[in-house]
This record gives sequence, structure tokens and C-alpha cells, in this order.
Amino acid sequence: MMPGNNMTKAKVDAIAASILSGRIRNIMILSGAGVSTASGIPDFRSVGGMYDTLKPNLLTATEEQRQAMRIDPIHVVSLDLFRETQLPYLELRRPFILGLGGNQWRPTLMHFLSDVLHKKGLLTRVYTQNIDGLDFKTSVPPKKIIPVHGSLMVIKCESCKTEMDSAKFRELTRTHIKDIYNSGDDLAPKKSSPIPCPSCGKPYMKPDTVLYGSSLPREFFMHWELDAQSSDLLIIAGTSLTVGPANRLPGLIRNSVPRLVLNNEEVGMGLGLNYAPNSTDTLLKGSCDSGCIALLQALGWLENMAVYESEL
Ligand code: CNA
Repeated sequence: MMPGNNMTKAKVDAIAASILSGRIRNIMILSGAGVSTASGIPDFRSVGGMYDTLKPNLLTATEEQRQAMRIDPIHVVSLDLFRETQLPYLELRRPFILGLGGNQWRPTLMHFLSDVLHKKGLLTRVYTQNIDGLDFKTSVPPKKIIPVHGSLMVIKCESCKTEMDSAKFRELTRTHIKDIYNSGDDLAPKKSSPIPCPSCGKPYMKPDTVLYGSSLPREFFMHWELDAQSSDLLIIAGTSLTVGPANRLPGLIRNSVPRLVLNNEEVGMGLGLNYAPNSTDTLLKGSCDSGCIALLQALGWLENMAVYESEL
């Protein structure tokens, strides 16, 4: 059953009809952490999300750093804090680092929607704010995926950008954790210096995700304006639209172009999204996967998903 009311259904049917008739030919996707929660990866801001479960007192050595994390959880992934102490960031990312290369997280229906759109020649590009690499586990070519906030799959020195093999980094992290917890010193995890860069020697080796206060990948700025201007439909999925500059993307779309939001809450009203019946914006309120099914149903393409059954 389609989330929302009859008006929502009519709007989704109209979008589907435009796709089927060829009026919509270029579809852009802006996604966030909510598209991966069905895979078991918590988002940032929901109850039980990563901000909710942060334990600043376990992560840092100084009261000042602890307070900064209480006031603004973003601090844990900020460049300022990382330069001062690397452990909070590495602790936050530890489940990913230790799981790197593993297969425990699978793409969701929402990830495979991009795949279907790509195979039908309709996908302009996916702008994912996610760092989990799940978009790259579909057959969408990498050049059509922009990981706006970087990726956990690549390990780089934050200072000199030297790369390290992710399996090697995982092993070094395991040894490092064992060493600090075996040291018998309660403060050791907070004092100890993480893995140094083999090239410049700084303790800045980390997954290549974008820290708050550092710049986004060049490819984002190369494509976002042109992609937005040439798109006939923007699908926004599983994002609170609170992080810039990615949250400015919906504002770059041409006025008449529909924006379809698949999210379990209303988002983006402060950015000009408007879910009134006569607006070109539509919210399919509910899980991303249920919104995805509703769209595929309206298109009559639900059977196209059968090929992904074994991968979900
Ligand atoms: P966010 O601020 O946590 O917002 C997530 C949004 O998705 C919220 O509006 C939720 O209500 C909604 N949501 C959660 N689960 C579902 C679901 N199953 N169906 C529909 N809606 C859902 O995350 P954003 O992506 O907006 O913020 C950008 C940050 C989060 C980026 O810097 C990411 O790197 C970072 N992040 C990424 C991951 C990941 O890679 N999987 C996980 C957690 C955080």
C-alpha cells in the first residue's frame, strides 16, 4: 500500500506517467543515512542513531573535548578535534573499520532503485551523503555515484593523502586496540596515539570521509550545478537535509521540476520544500523501501526488482 493519501498517490502516478511517456528522462538522486538503516547501519539523528549512542566520557581525555561533544555531536567528526585527538573519530568508525571488506551490510531496495533507473537510461547521477559504500555494490558505474562525504572504503592520511590498503589498516587497528586494552592503564585508550602515516609519520591515517571543516570531493563541485539544471526529477531519500552544502542541491533544481521525497519525516521545509497538494514536491512518508516500492508499483516495474532478491 502506498504511504500517504490519495493526493500523494495521484502525484506519484503523475510522476510515473511522465517517466513512462519520456517527459522525465533525467533523474537525480540525493540520498542520506536513512537509505541504509534497513541494512542495519544506524543514521545520525534518529533515536538510537550514532549521536544518541555517543559516549563522550569514554572517548576523550579532556573535559573540554567531552563538553564540546555534548553540546554538538558533530564535534566528533570535526577536523579540529581530529587534529587534536584521533581516537573519538576512530572509535565512532570502529565497527566500519573492523568490518571493512566484509559483507555484513547489504544494499537495500532503495540502492537498487538507482540500478533500475540506470539500466533504463534514466539516471543522471546519485549524490550520496553516505560513507558506507553500499551504492557502489550495485551495478551503477562509479562515475555516476558521487560520495559527497567521502568513503569508508578508502584509507588515506588526512594530512598528506597517502593511501593505505584497507586490509592492512584493519589489521593495524585490531592490533592497536588489543595493545591499548591489554596495557592495564585505564587512560591508555585516551592517551595512545593511533596508526601513523607510513609516509609523513603523522597519526592521521583514517577512512577517507569528509570531516566537518574540510572540503568536499572535487567531483561534487564539478557536477552538482549542471546535473541539477539538467534533471527532470529529483528523488530525495533518507536525509534530514541538515548538512550543507549537499542540502542546497534541492534548491538548484529548475522550478517546474518535481522533487519526490522518500523519508519517514517531513524534511527541508526551511529550504523551500513544500508538500501542499498543489506543489510539485511530494512526500512519500514512511521507510525509503516502502516509498521505493510505491514508485516502482506506479511505474509497473516492481517485477524488475526480482533480480535483486538474492542480494537484499
Ligand atoms: P541524518 O541527519 O541522520 O538523517 C537521516 C534521515 O533519514 C532522517 O530524516 C530520518 O528520519 C530518516 N530515516 C532514517 N531511517 C529511515 C528509513 N528507513 N526510511 C526513511 N527515512 C529514514 O542523516 P543525513 O544523511 O541527512 O546526514 C548526513 C550525514 C550522516 C552525512 O555526513 C553522512 O556521512 C552521515 N551518516 C552516514 C551513514 C552511512 O553512511 N550509512 C550513517 C550515519 C550517518
